[in-house]
Amino acid sequence: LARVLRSHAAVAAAALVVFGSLRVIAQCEAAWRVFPNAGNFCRAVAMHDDGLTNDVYIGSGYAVYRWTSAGWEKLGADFNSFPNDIVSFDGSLYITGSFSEYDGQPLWGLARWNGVSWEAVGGGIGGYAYDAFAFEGKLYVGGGSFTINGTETRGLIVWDGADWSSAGLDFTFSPTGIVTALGEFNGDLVVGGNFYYHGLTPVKSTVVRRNGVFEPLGGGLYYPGGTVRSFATYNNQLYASGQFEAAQGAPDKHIARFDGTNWQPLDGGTNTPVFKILVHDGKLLACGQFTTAGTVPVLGLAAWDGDEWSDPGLTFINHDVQTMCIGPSGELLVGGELGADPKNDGNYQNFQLARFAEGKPEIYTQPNGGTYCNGANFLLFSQAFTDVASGELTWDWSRDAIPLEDGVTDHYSEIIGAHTSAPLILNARAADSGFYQGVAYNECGFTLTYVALVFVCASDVNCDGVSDLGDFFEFFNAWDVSDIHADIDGDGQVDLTDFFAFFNGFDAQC
Ligand SMILES: [Ca+2]
Ligand SMILES: [Ca+2]
Repeated sequence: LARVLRSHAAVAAAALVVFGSLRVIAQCEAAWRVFPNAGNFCRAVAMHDDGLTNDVYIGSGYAVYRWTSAGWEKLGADFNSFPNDIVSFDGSLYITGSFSEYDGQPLWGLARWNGVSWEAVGGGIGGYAYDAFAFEGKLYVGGGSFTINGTETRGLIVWDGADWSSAGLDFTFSPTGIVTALGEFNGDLVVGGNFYYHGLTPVKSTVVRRNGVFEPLGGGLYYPGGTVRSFATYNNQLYASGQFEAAQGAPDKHIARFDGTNWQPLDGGTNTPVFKILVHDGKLLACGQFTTAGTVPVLGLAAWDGDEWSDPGLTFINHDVQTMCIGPSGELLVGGELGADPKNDGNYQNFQLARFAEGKPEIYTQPNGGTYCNGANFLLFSQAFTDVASGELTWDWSRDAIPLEDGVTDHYSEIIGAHTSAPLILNARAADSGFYQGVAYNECGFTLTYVALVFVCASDVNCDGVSDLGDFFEFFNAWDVSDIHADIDGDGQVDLTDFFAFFNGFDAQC
């Protein structure tokens, strides 16, 4: 730990020296910052960690895109309609949508990214899907009519990683019922949409599943043609949003709070539907196309603190905020058809996704450490966000607080890309072990990456992950003929000191 802290302090101190000499003309204070060229009409945004990087994904137009250091990367081809929701489940990326084709081939409602293309899940679901929600190790998918395993089922289906099954909603008397919102409250699954009855019980579009049984939630949230769109838990209470009126007959619109018995209004609600709600920075945020929340004028985004509404200061003139998520650094991302921001003097078509943040770089992919064998190559892959208002990114890296530079090291490994987001170390030796850390700069400041611990095991000569007799033979045979692979200490020569370096590692069983 002491080494980590020393490393932090040294890099930070070096960064301050460099930064202090810059003339700061960039816009660096916290503000809405736009992702460039985010296609048209962003309806879904989510974070997903594919095991290598943790990235922002959007559904824009009829396709899905991933944000990278080089801009937006399209995942595969187009669907024949919009993605509705993006969900990370069990290490894979899933999307729902009102689509029936992908790249000209039949694919209904739900698709999983396999790294190359989008594919149907478990033989497909045979219908449109709206919300998808990972709960208790399973993926719940809400929609209207599904066909799974050759059988039609309505409303809500479950993927357990191997098979589809019905979640057991009874829409016998809601034959056109749909599920458009899923969530969790007090450990129970909550389900919303547009369905008047569950079985013979008038539930008015909201149910909770307790002990395996779906029950009404208070008096429900119903409006003919409307639907419940989103759930969130705030101050230990369940909130719901969508298009509805009359929570318990109160003149309240589009957002409500469940007090444990009944739905309660939020100071009159909003003047048009609320597409999504989530908790951020101690407040409940609601997005949509509305221009008032309670009596407060807003532009598509409003904040509720438990007592009253306030304006979070979104200034995009279209005020069409379709979706939100929490970004890689805990910041808020908003997507939609936002339109130009008069404060930002920007152009209309670029503004589909924005984040609220300071101007300094935000690191959204952290470098991974690891254990490597003698002679291995490793990459310290990372990514950061900057925007045009805060200047271009530059990078420095250090190992044990010593700056990395490109070229062959004094122990015969080689460093490539020491001033990029992803330095590559070739032909690693034991001396390349240590605490690595990057620092990303722009004109507003710098941000440190996490520290990545790298250990190069000198005695794993045959690179099978363990030090054992196989390494002994491999090393001795190479040493005997002065093969450079036996240069364990990396001094460029195969001699007696390599014997000691090999056996030191061998004894430590690295
Ligand atoms: Ca080995
Ligand atoms: Ca040597």
